[in-house]
Amino acid sequence: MDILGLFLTNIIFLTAHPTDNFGIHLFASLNRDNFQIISIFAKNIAIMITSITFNPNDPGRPNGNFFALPYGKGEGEIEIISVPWDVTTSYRAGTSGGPKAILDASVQVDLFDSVLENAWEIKISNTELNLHRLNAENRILAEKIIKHLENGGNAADREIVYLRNQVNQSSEIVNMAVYSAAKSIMDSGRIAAVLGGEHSAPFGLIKAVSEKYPGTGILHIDAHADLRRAYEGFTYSHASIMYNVIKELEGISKLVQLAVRDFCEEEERFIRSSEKISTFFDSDIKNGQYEGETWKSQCQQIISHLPGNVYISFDIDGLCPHLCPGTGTPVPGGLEFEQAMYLIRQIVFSGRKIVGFDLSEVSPSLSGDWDANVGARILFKLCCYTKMSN
Ligand SMILES: [Mn+2]
Repeated sequence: MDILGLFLTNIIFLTAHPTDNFGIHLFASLNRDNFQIISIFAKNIAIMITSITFNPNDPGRPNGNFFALPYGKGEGEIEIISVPWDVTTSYRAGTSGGPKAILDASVQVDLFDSVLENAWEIKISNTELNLHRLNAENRILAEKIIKHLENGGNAADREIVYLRNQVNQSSEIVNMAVYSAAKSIMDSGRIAAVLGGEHSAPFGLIKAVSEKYPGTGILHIDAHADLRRAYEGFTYSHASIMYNVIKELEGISKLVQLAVRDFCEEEERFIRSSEKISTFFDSDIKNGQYEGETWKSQCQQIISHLPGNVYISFDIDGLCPHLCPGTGTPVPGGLEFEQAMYLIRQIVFSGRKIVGFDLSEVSPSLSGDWDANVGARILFKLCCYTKMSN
């Protein structure tokens, strides 16, 4: 009897004889070659029982999972890859603590959404990449380089070149780790997301998405354009992610940027020279609103630049700084929480499909749990709207 057949037989038996000891029936149908079947069966039963006993109206009890949901690693329809990495952060570090802070804060989030019925039924699980040591070691190297440059040192100095190569190699290791985690999640028919960490963290996920869904467009919410070429010499810098995406990932057809308000001349030139990039600067959005344009009509304009498959790259500093005071590089201006959620819902209502997302640059460092509190709510909404669109 194959695994599926055995599983179904037992489910049917369990349904028909809910008070019987189905374990006896199970063991009667197994021989000693079937231990793998037992473990798969037990796991599926465990998921079934925890799903049945889970009450979304109870206060969340911390259990090591996002939103205190009962799904372990590998069990979610959406699997969040936690990437505690903040090596190239230029202004202040701390985003490597983002995944843990958001996980802690997520227990308090009420699992309700006004447009997604039974939002609490979403199966969300977590894969955490064990990068703490690699991050700590490389952060020390990166700080040496950044200090050297800030003090007017030469970027071509031998020691600096050596250290920079080390950091760049480690960034590639992180990219590979995220890529292979994302690929295995997507190969099993589930949706992968990345929770940073700094904004370089999702590169491997975007690569996996671009291969599985060629032609995907990115909605990029950020205070920064992230189009710098090897910022401070770091090839995979947080400030370079979209440059690398455009240069390296052919499967990405479009980059639609929103809330951008801090950028350099080189980036502005890059935006103008690339047909793939449409940037809705924060000042243009606000000017339009001061002169009577509605957010609804602006959203329609933004969405019209996106193809059918959409990846959302959400840097929390795209929001107003009062929603993310601890983030690495806060900038005045930006979107309100509901404004961003309205846009993402409109993307779903337009019939487009969200094929993956990341949430980056949430840092718990300065203001207690407020940043993580906002981050956890964005994460839940991103999961809801992704599920709705699939
Ligand atoms: Mn960014």
